[in-house]
Amino acid sequence: MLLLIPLLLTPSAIIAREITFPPLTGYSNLFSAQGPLFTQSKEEIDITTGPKFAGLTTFANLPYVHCLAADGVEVEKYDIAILGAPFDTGVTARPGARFGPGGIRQGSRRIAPEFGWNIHTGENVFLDWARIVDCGDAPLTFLDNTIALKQLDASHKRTSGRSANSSEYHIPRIITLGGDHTTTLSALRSTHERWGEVSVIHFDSHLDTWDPEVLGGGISHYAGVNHGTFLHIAHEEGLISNSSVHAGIRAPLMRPKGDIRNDLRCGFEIVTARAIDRIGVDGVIHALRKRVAGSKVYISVDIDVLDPSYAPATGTAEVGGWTTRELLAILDGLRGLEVVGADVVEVAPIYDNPGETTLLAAAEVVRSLLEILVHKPVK
Ligand SMILES: *[C@@H]1O[C@H](CO)[C@@H](O)[C@H](O)[C@H]1NC(C)=O
Ligand SMILES: *[C@@H]1O[C@H](CO)[C@@H](O)[C@H](O)[C@H]1NC(C)=O
Ligand SMILES: [Mn+2]
Repeated sequence: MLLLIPLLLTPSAIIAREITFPPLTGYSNLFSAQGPLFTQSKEEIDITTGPKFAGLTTFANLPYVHCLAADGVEVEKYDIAILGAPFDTGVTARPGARFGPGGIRQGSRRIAPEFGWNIHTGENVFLDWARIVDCGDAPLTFLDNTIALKQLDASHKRTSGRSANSSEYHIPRIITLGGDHTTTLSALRSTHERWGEVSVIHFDSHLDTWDPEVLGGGISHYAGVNHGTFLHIAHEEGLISNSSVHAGIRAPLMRPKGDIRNDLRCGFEIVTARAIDRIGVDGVIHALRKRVAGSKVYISVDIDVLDPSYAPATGTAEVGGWTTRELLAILDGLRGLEVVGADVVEVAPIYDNPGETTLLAAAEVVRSLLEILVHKPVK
């Protein structure tokens, strides 16, 4: 009974229902920027076009290409490939990054090529020279890390081994969606095969050069291959040059001096998270560019470089990190470098909030990386 009273007292609610829809031509104009909602006849609804929230969820509504099809099987050509690496059995804290690739795509749903103009740079990376596609995820076993990494090595090799769409720049470049940070090892192996040694710009709160004997606990060789040792292993394998650099470091060390000595040996310099308070965004950009000057570069972004208030959905969160705005500005400042590969890793969607804070940030970081790759093609 009580529920009926407001209805009786507010006749305007009933009148409001009589609002008529605008004429069809109004809709047609409204949606014309997205491709016509209507085809020739105003009565005939077009469901063949119209971006966002339709079809299957690829990164930024990009076309899906089966890049991992068997060698010799012809697929659509591409210049830049998004490749998911759903692997999280190399973590030392909270698991969940195996769902990172899907999460980052989810966070990217509002990005669409037709609306891709960046207000800060004036460019639309999606309507430029490069054909950018989403290759889906590599099939990785969660039961054996050794096998999973071999599967990822092979996936990278096949994806970067196809001939590019461009007739001028022949090797497709890959942006990997992690996955825990161990997955970067496969990416570095494939960039080394195609491009030789690279300098790594490593955004992270952790060093990730830990000696496998230290972080692996000396239990077994198998235990030593994990998301905190992969840069040490990449150095041992001769994949990375000694002009690499970390950015955003703040996590505690395991040994008072040994970790830093080992880090230097692996070829790294450190820009700490707090450096930004002294030297600012421009100072950080300058330090990173100076360190890698003259070399081919791989950019790896562990989402835990951000403060947990900006990226709670990660396995090994460390407080006192950078803001999303700072990170995006720093990434824009790296345009012009010869970047041959990149990744965003350690996104574990289960720890995100309903506002998808981390997923939105990760998707935007991927977009910034795409801009760097498109801005500077590499031969
Ligand atoms: C891909 O290559 C074709 C043929 O060379 C070219 O016409 C087209 O513009 C390229 N696509 C992109 C997105 O650059
Ligand atoms: C890096 O290695 C090269 C050659 O191996 C050497 O000449 C150079 O001094 C090293 N640079 C640093 C910063 O260690
Ligand atoms: Mn990391």
